Formats: sequence, structure tokens, C-alpha cells
Amino acid sequence: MKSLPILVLLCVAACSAYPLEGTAKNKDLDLVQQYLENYYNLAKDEKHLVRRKDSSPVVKKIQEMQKFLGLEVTGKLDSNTIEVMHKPRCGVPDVSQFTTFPGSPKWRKTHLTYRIVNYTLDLSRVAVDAVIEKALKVWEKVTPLTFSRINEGEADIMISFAVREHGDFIPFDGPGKVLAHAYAPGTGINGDAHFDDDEQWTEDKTGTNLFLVAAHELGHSLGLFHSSNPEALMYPVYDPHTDLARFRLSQDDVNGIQSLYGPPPASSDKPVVPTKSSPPAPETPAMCDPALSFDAVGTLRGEILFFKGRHFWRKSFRALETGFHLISSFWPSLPSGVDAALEVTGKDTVFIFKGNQFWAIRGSDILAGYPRAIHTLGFPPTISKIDAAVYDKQKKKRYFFVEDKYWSFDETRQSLEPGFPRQIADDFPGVDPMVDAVFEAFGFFYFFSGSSQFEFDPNAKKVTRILKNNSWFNC
Ligand SMILES: *[C@@H]1O[C@H](CO)[C@@H](O)[C@H](O)[C@H]1NC(C)=O
Ligand SMILES: *[C@@H]1O[C@H](CO)[C@@H](O)[C@H](O)[C@H]1NC(C)=O
Ligand SMILES: [Ca+2]
Ligand SMILES: [Zn+2]
Ligand SMILES: [Zn+2]
Repeated sequence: MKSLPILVLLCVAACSAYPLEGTAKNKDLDLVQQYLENYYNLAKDEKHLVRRKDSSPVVKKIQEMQKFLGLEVTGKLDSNTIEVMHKPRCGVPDVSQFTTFPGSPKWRKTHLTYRIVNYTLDLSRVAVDAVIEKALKVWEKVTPLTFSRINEGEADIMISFAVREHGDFIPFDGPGKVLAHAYAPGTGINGDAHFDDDEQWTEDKTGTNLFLVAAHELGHSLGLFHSSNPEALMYPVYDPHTDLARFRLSQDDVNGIQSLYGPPPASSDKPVVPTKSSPPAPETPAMCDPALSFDAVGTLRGEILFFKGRHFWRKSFRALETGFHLISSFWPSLPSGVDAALEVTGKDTVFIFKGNQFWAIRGSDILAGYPRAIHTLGFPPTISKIDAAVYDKQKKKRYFFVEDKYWSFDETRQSLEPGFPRQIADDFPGVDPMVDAVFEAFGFFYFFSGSSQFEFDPNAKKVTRILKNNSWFNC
């Protein structure tokens, strides 16, 4: 089997817009030529093609690249295109949309061994061991695969740090450019991952982050090729802005690896992630089911969280795709089947309610001193649970919905307001008064109740639209 080398980091240099026949600097034209040759199969003998008037083959390749990388398809060397060409990336070509290597090589067993043959001096051995283990866990969680480490002999995945020529036909190149490479599953060198020890490897992002590169390379070791989805770990361009604390595989990576190995066995404690190819497990709610209902809906730092059982969907306005997670993978001590969620934006705090208790979370932390009893907010002892809750940013009030009534909690005074509870029907006319969930976005309240979702304008005090339950997902 043909062994493919993997991660290339191209030098970063400042540059601006270049029309094809314009005044691009020679070094950029060389970069363009090289990039298209390396990753888009541009014929190597056609030197200086980029500079010719009849540049249609190059234009075609540029369009192909722009399409694959999700750029605007102009066929021109505009600044976005040049910028992407300068970015750190993987060395495997982007000529197809494969998520697996040609021929789909994969391991024919689910238990794999790995060995860390030698170490970089940039990090402690303990740190390298932990990072590699964490990178393998990323894949272990969503497949039936398991990994164990051996200290001598031949492992399926041999991991090493080396500089320059190191025994294969792809020497490393000193600091920068090529970071690492890995080989698709198979015997011998296949499955192995090599890291360039002329890089400054770090646990954080001050140097080259070993975890991000290792997780990507190990994806290759397991048989994944590149993805054209910019959210994916297997996207060819290295993303130094990845939020490490919140790192997760994209659905696309999960779909790719599960196309080779399937999901984790149902009996295991691994999170259940729905895939396109396999029907979701019965307890896994399907996002596009027309009868979908939610336990609670809330916002968190500009994203909307839809809670359902043990899981939640995470909808960001920056990304098309909706993430799907176990509640416990973000907040291990939160219960499943929550009743209500509300974000007090000024305090960067989300309150989660279940039964007569509530929790306060900030990002992925649960604040100390929680859970607390809902009665500490001033609710009478007859109230044993909240159905739904929302924060009114303008008025600085939290509204709590219980059956057909609601309470208002004044954020400034930190107390329930006198004169409540009031009838939901009186103050939110048009909304079905049995509220399952509610959240605020763009100045509207979105109520989920009965079989519909009501968009309510709090200023005009009226329902402006009736939407489907799952209108927030691109079903
Ligand atoms: C680590 O092992 C690899 C593979 O055996 C070898 O090529 C490389 O030179 C070694 N690196 C060091 C620093 O000894
Ligand atoms: C969603 O719609 C179904 C019927 O289509 C309904 O039974 C369910 O209660 C609704 N859920 C919410 C949260 O609105
Ligand atoms: Ca290098
Ligand atoms: Zn790669
Ligand atoms: Zn190598």
C-alpha cells in the first residue's frame, strides 16, 4: 500500500491581494505553484504556468482549492486565498472529498497497541504520555477501538520524535513547515506517527500544540483522510485558534471514523453520538424528529443550548452545524432531564434548574456553593419545580414559569417581585400557557409550549411568529 506523508506547515509571510496576471511577488507565485502541485495535483512540468496569460488550468485548480477549503470560488488569487495558502496545514492532498484514504485502509481489529519510541526534550515524558493518551481518547470515545501502550517491541502505532532524515523517505525540514506526518493503517511503518523535533512542542498554544497535531495525525493512523469541513479536526489547515479547553470532534470527524469502525458498543459508557450512516440509539433523541420536544432551552455566551434527557444540542450562530453532547461531558455533576435554564448575561452565569434545586455554571465550570434550593430565591414551599425560565436583559428580570403562572425575580434587588405570580395568559398573550422551555434571542422570547414554538416580542407584547419545535436546527 502506498504510504502517505502527513503534516506540512508552510512558512507564514505577510501578503495582500494578487490578481492572476497582476504583480504578485515571485515568492508568492512559487508558493501558489507549489501549493497547487502538492495538494491539488497540478502537473509539475508546467513551470511558471501561473504567470502565463492562458492560465485556465491554474484557475481551475484555484477554484478547486477554494471550493474544498470553503472559500469564495473566484478563481483568483485574492487575499483570502493567499492567506489560506500561508497557513499551517497537513501535507496530504485535497484532491477529493474522501474522509478515508483511497481504498479505505483500516485496522481489522478493535484493540490496538501503541508505543512511544522516544521523546522530545521540549516536554516532560509524563506530559507527552498524557497528551498522546488524551489524543487517542478522542477517537476511542466515538468508536469500538481501544488502545493500550507497550514499552518494547513492535506496536501497531509507533510514535517517535525525530529531526531531518529519520529512516523513511520523507525527511523533516527543521523548524516550521512540516510539523509531523503519519501513515494510514497497515503493517510496518503504516499506522506510525512521526513528529518533527525541530518544532517547539508545547502543551498550550505558545508553541506547536502537541495535542492538536497528535489528535489529527492519529486520525490518519486510524485511516481518516482529510475533511473539507472547516470545523473538523481532519480539515487540512492547522487551526491555532482552537479552544483547547472545549476541544471536541466535529460531527464530520465522528461520521468519518464511524464509517470505518462504527459507533462504540451500546453497552459501554461511551457517549452515544448519532451518525448519518447508523440510526441513532433509541434513547438518543433525533434532532429532526418533528415530534421533538425539549426539557429546557437556554443561552450560553451567544450559543443556544437545547436540553433533552442526558444530552444537549449546542447551536452556535457562527457554525451551520449543531453540536450534540452528553450533559455530563461538559458538567459532570449536573443531572440529566433538567427543567429549566436561564443565562444572566451580565454575570456570565447560566442557572440550571431541576426539581427543587438549581446550579450556577460559568463556561464549563459549576460554581461553588451549588446546588441550592429554589426556595432560597423566595419561592413558596408549595412550588416543587420550575417549568421554564428566561432572563429579560432589558428589564433585568428573571421570569420563572410554573404551570399557568409566572414569577418575576428582580436581578438588582435579588428578590422575587411583589404582586407575583401572575397569569401567563395576561402578560404573554398568544403563548400557550403550559410552557416547556423558553429562551431569549435577538430581543425576542422563544416559548416552547404545546406543539409549537412562539416567537414573542416583549415590547409589542404579542406573538410575532409561530415556529416548529426544531426550527433552530437546519432540518
Ligand atoms: C527516535 O526514533 C526514531 C525512529 O526509530 C529515530 O529515527 C530517531 O532518530 C529517534 N530520535 C532520537 C532523538 O533519538
Ligand atoms: C414539540 O412538538 C410536539 C408535537 O409536534 C409536542 O408534542 C411537543 O410537546 C413539542 N415540544 C415542545 C418543547 O414544544
Ligand atoms: Ca519542521
Ligand atoms: Zn492531515
Ligand atoms: Zn517520517
